[in-house]
Amino acid sequence: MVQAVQETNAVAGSGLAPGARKLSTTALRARFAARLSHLYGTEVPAYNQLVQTSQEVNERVLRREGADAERLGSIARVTAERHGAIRVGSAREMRQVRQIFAALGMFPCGFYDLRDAAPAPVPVISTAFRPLQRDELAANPFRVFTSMLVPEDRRFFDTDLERRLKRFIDARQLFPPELLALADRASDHGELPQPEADRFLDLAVASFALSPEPVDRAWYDELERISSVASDIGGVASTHINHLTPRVLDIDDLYTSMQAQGIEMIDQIQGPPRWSGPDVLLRQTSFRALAEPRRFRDADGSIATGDLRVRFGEVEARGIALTTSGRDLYEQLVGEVDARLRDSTDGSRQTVAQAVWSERMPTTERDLCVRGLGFFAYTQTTDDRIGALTVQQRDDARRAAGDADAATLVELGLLEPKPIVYEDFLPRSAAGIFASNLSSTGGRDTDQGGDGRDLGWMSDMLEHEVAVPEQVYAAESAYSLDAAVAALSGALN
Ligand code: OOG
Ligand code: NI
Repeated sequence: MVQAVQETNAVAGSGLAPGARKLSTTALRARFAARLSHLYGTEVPAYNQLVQTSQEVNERVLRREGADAERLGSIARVTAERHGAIRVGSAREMRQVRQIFAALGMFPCGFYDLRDAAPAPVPVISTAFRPLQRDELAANPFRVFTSMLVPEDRRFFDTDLERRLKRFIDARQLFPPELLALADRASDHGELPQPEADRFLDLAVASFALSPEPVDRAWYDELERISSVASDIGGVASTHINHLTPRVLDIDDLYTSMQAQGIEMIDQIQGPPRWSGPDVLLRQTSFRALAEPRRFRDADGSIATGDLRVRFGEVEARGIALTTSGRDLYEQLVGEVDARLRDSTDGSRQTVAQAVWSERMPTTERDLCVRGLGFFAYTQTTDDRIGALTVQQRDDARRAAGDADAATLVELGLLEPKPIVYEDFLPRSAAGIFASNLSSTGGRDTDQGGDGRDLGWMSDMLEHEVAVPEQVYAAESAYSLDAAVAALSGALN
């Protein structure tokens, strides 16, 4: 859903005619997401088919489940919802990406290191740019998984290649200065007037289009022998959107619907299994990268047409955000599934995972909440509930309210927990998504250590704090709990 354009009258001194339109960063984000989606559909037609099928799946779920289908996001939000993935080569480029996304109300959140990832290591570290506030997410949740190459990592690149890669990347310009200046203006003022807003969007969208410039074949091939992510990033003088991912309410239905249309999907859905308990975190799947025609320049200077397979279609279903202990449990279950699959050839990952989850994961949302494993926002239930308490329960309730003890208040029926949806990514799934679409997993010297890169490093490099996902969810939960407890305490006394 494209956010309504904000109409504001010109303030004195803004230089705008009265009634001139301004677009807020929120409106810019919604428009950017819609325009990028349009562009990607013209470049990768299978993407349109995926979006179409996702919408059919969502309509089916809505018919089947009614209002329940919207528990984790309104149908308007889910229909517009996309995440993108981009890949850049250096700190300078990463900071420019930050400038552009700040103009869209998107900020870095989470740190992902894929250099050690199974099933295939990838020479990048990543963060996601996304809106952080609930109302901004509700208006348009567009997010972009953004990876940067680590040319210094000796496990992938020797010193000579590092030097040549850096020279190539430092010489290119992914984003024109006019775009960056408009971006700064939008983030400083929280909005852009017309026609600058249109100009900003034109330049921003164009920066992520696939370039028709010929690719230097020898250089590209040299990098591809190390990793096809390295060649995709450092082998060409421009960047492009790697994939755009719609959200579906039933990813198993989507998977079989795409297969029924003859699209070859990767062999599984990444993340939690399908099971009868609450949906948590994130489930993702994709179809194989498609061959796209690209022009190449050969050593003798001649230009030839060939193709490259780097861009693909991905789809995802989102569930409840897990607390740190919920996430620990999740990781334990992943480990348990891996162990059982190693020990026995009985059953697919899906059936083994279903069994493990049924044994160890809470089977209801309420249990997930009461055991402190999932993030929830709280509202007070009706005052009638208080009237129905015994004297003992009322004492317990007062104590629990004093301690902001959400679990006890939920058990007493005084607070209603509403799930907080997971807005981030999963490193293991990200690695799986990268790996399933690599044409070359490349060579890697496992004896050489990579140098220390973490969330703090990323924050320093970006000159902007990278948010910790669990802290963002915890703050939202605590904010709702404080308000609900304040209301409840008044009613209890
Ligand atoms: C990013 C892969 C990760 C996801 O959804 O986990 C990702 C990439 O291929 O650049 O997009
Ligand atoms: Ni993705």
